[in-house]
Amino acid sequence: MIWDRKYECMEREEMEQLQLERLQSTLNRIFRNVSFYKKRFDLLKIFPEEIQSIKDLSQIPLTAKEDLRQSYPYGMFALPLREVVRIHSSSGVTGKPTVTGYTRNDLHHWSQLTARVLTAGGVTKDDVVQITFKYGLFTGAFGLHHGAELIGASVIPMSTGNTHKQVLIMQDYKTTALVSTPSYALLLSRYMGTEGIDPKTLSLRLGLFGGEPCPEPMRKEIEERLFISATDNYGVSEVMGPGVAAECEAKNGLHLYEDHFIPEIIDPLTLKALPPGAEGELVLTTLSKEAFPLVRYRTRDITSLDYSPCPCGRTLVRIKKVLGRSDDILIIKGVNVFPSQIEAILLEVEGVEPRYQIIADRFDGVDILEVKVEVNEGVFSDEIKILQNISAKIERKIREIIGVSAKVKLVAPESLQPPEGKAPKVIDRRKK
Ligand code: DLL
Repeated sequence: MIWDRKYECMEREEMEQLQLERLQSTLNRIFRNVSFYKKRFDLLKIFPEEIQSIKDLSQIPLTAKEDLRQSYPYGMFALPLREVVRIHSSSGVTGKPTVTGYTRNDLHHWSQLTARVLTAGGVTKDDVVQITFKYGLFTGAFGLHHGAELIGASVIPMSTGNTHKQVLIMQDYKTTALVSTPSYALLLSRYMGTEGIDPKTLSLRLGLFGGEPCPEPMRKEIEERLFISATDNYGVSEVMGPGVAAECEAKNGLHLYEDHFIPEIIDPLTLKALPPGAEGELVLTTLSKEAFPLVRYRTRDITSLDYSPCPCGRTLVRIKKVLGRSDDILIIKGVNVFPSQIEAILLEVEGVEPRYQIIADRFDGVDILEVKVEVNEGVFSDEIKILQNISAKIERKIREIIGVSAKVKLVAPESLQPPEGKAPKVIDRRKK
């Protein structure tokens, strides 16, 4: 099903015209109201009225997370606070948080966009939607909550944690759609396994996963364990939150909502634009946001654009599943280490969850790699010897497959999720 046929199935030419109009109005607004952009445009002699096509966008410099941090908290807002009705922010675990604001119109668009995400994933007004993202400054819960209400579904705002209660509510309230990170869905499914709860006795039929990568093997395992159909959805807090792109029933890439965002792919090293199909870093420009517009924002996420037709009927471009970030690549003693490699290893080891944190440090000039990994409920209370065997197994696999030595530290279930929302997957202390 399609929530908004007019925009999700628009002819390309018409879409590009709409994008250009919205882009010009966004550029005018930031030129007038955001000193960060005004200074940049003045310096480079860029005049918003000279941007006459989407292609001209490449003349405008990129915006990085660091720019937002330097404008902390409200420096990048394009409207006075009196027009802002909601504030969210990133957790700030890796530095100063970035703060985003929404006007009433922004919130209206946001709900529309997450309603598209949920509808694409199969949610209707007959569903009971359990949201297990943290309600708070993190955009995940509130974003999808309002979209689900707009559709008319019955929303259970569970928030994070307390797996036992999550399952209990799922059973008693007859939850049909689970909104979570894929790793939490996996944890839930494995918990049911150890507690002897048969997922077939639940009413669950859909999983809507986002906030972190969901590699195919992970999706497959969750679908098989929980007897559900799972779709992936993508978003970035600074850009909006959830509601930027989502899979449809074809599950072959995520449709990006081009009437609200212009995507570009750049080479993360040369910063040059790359053609459709080429893999590189996703850069997003917002087209409708009033309080916190962003132009050419570097997401750091690695993906590619696919303009080929989709059987679902949407004409929106698709981004390939995001499996990594350009800033997550760690070079340990000269070896490139990708978090997705560690994740693939963890998916194959019994007793642990693919919930982890990679910490790089340097002592006496030597790189040290530590990987914290959550064990699942089933083995948490097991003997030390069993836990030691598990960590030794992971260490061996990391050595054999990636070619670096790492110290693996097993931690309690659900302990890597900070109260604010998501934990960073990579912490590089060598940068300090
Ligand atoms: O994670 C917003 C969100 C919440 C999206 C809930 C979907 C569902 P941030 O905390 O700012 O915002 O994190 C954004 O998370 O740049 C990606 O690296 C990663 N990410 C988000 N969704 C996906 C996904 C929210 N579906 C960062 N696949 C992004 C892969 C994802 N990575």
